[in-house]
Amino acid sequence: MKNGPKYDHLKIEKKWQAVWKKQGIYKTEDSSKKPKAYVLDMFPYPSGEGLHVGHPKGYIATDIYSRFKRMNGYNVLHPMGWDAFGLPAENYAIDNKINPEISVKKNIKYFKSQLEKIGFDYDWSREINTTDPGYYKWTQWIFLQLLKKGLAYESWEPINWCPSCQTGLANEDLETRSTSSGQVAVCERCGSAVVKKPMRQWVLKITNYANRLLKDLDQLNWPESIKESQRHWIGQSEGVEIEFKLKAQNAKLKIEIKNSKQKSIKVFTTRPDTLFGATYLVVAPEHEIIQKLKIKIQNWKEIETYIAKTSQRSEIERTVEGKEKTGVKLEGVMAINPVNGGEIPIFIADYVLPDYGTSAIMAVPAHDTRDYEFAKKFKLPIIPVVVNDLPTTPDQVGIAHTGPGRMANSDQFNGLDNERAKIAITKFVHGKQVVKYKLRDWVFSRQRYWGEPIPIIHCEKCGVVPVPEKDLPVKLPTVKSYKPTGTGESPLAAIANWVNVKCPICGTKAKRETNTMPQWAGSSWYYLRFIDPKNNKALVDKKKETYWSPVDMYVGGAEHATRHLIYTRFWHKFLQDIGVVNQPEPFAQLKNQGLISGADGRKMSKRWGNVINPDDVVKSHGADTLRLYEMFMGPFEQGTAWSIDNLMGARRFVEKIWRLASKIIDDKKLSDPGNENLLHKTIKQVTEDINRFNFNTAVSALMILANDWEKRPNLSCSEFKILLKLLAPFAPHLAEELWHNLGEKNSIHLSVWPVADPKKLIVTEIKIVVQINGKVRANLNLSAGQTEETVIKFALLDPLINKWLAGGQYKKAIYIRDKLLNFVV
Ligand code: ANZ
Ligand code: ZN
Repeated sequence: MKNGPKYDHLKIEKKWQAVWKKQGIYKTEDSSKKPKAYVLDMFPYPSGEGLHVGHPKGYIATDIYSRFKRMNGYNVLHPMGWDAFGLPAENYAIDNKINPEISVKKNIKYFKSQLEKIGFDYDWSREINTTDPGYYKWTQWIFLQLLKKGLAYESWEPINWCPSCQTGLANEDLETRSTSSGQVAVCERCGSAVVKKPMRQWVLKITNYANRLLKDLDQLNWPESIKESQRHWIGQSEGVEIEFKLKAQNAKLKIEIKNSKQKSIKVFTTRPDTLFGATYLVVAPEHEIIQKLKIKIQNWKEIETYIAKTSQRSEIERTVEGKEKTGVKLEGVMAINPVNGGEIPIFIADYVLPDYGTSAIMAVPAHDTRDYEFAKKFKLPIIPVVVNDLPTTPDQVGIAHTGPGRMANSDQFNGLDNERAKIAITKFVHGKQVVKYKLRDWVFSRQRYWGEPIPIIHCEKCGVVPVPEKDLPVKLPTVKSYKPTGTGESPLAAIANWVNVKCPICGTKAKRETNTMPQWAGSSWYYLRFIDPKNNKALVDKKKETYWSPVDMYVGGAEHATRHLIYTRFWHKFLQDIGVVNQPEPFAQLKNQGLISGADGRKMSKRWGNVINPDDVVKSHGADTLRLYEMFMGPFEQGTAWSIDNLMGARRFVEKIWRLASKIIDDKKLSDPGNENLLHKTIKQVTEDINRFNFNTAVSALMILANDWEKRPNLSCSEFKILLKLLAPFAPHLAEELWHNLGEKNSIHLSVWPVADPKKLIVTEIKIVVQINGKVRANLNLSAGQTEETVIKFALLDPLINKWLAGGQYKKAIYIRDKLLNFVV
């Protein structure tokens, strides 16, 4: 076989993509005796810009992995779909003045054409789209199940409001930014500072799952960094609740307290050992006790003003370190420290948050930084109760001592190690051991158009009425104006013939819920729908779910650590509880790809003009070159800058393989089995590397083999086919073309992956006697099976031989394989 020097990637890649499509070689079998491998990419939202070369890096990896699994005898599920609801799609539509329904369709078409050009092995018959009513019917169905179990509820608490996107946001949708006026919370989408806005919201009780979400992290084969961010986000804290009795200073308030149920304030602390150092209490301005004691508090005006001011501030602003502390003392009422009966004042201050612990703290300025700053400002006593040999009182060192030590100023507990004192003091004041979480419930409604309608009807008589399941999906109506209204109502509220309905229970006039779901709803369960994408009767068929779950390999960006990956785990656990799925976790193994930045080292973005479109690379260098390059550029999880030189290196490798095929001869004529060792080492390495996602070293092993073979006069056909198989997941078009050129009729992608022969992995050293004119002059230690050429080369390098053959001159060389070499001079 003779290959021309030119490798025509345009022709060859197009040809095979059409053949694969026509033959349906990547179609997944619904059930099979084979073991299964569910390999999944985080599905993209189809933005208007299309893909740049950074996006397919993860897709190339899963493509290689899934092809590898298929060749290893697995029934493979490797699907693709579109996460098309939500702010990005909607903002794009508004900016470009196109209805999102139309722009999303157009964008999907473009995305899909880009992906198809790279030659991925997706089973497109399973394509899903979260904005398809047949899909979001089930997103709405899950919401109704959550409601049924009391895990979806309406809340009137102030929420984060983005004034620019004009919608409420979950805590997970915020980022912190430093400004001249300190740290502020901004909208993750548009960067505007968020404000607090009291508003009716639908909220999901993810906090009920906090403990399971935390505990089950241990069983996951995920990057440790992602697991750590989830642990941090869930924020488990073990502490103690302690009651402080209230004491009124005037007679009227005394009666008030006596008659009220609120005779004490409960605090949450992780440092019960410091109780003797508690010199005041702080309650959150939102704490219900403030309203209860209202009439008798002497400085109510001042308190009221402070509460109003607090309501404007985000959690991040309130809790940021080093911020000047503010607060107001409650005049007229004191608290009693249960450990020694001391009377201490009560403050409201915004650094105590309403939705953590008990919304009230005991302040220990000697040992807590925030309390110390507050006490300094308000001239409150600072009593050190945990000391060590170093100067540790705040007034000696100017900061609170937050570390361990021995007890002091603590009566009978003095001298005790503070860890022991925690237990002893808790017992002494009858404190209650509790576990708290930082995780907040998930604010689940958005006042926007482009999302799944929340399937609820509001009836004046019956209240909140779920849409009956038989009436799902509640379809999103087509509207003329889909811009946010800014009033806190979604644009859906203006569509009279959609909003006004009859109550499903009593039949009287009622209104639809006009809030929509956040963009994370559809992506919280999509991996289940790929298993059974067309099922009308159920979200997923039980048998199929049992076969395919969990996802074996999930690949995507690390930025989803605390949103998508927490929401999904929550919904999955809920679906397990109601019997829809069998496993506790959706994704057994997770890998994050590193980002590809522009050639200038900056993030690829229109703004910097450094975006590279994969379509252009596929056209100029070929899909296989793009694939090999992106896998060879560095460790998969590491970020790398785009380099045209290195892209050329990958192209040269493709051409080298192409040229090597010209050296293939019939196996029987082959005189040189010397390369078996390297070949089998390569099989072993590439196999292990793909399993571990070490794609760069796998490509490098293939390059080493190709370089070695380039020096050989001819190549064995059967060995070359092994190389093609190893190459097939990386460069599927090139491998398929050469495979068929060697007379194969079936696709290489359905062939069986080679196995390294352990015997051929061992290199046997042998001794070759070197003679000159029949006289022994030297011995060579070499691995068995070398070519004559190689043995002569090594012999001439040997100084003992070199002495006799000045300049390497000889008449003739006689070689007896693996035994003897005789130079005739
Ligand atoms: C007394 C104390 C003394 C505290 C000391 C700390 C150090 P984590 O680990 O984050 O759970 N706290 C409790 N509820 C709060 C709220 N709603 N807003 C703001 N702060 C709150 O921290 C628990 C500690 O944070 C608690 O322990 C409490 O202060 C404070 F030397 O109590 B500590
Ligand atoms: Zn009704």
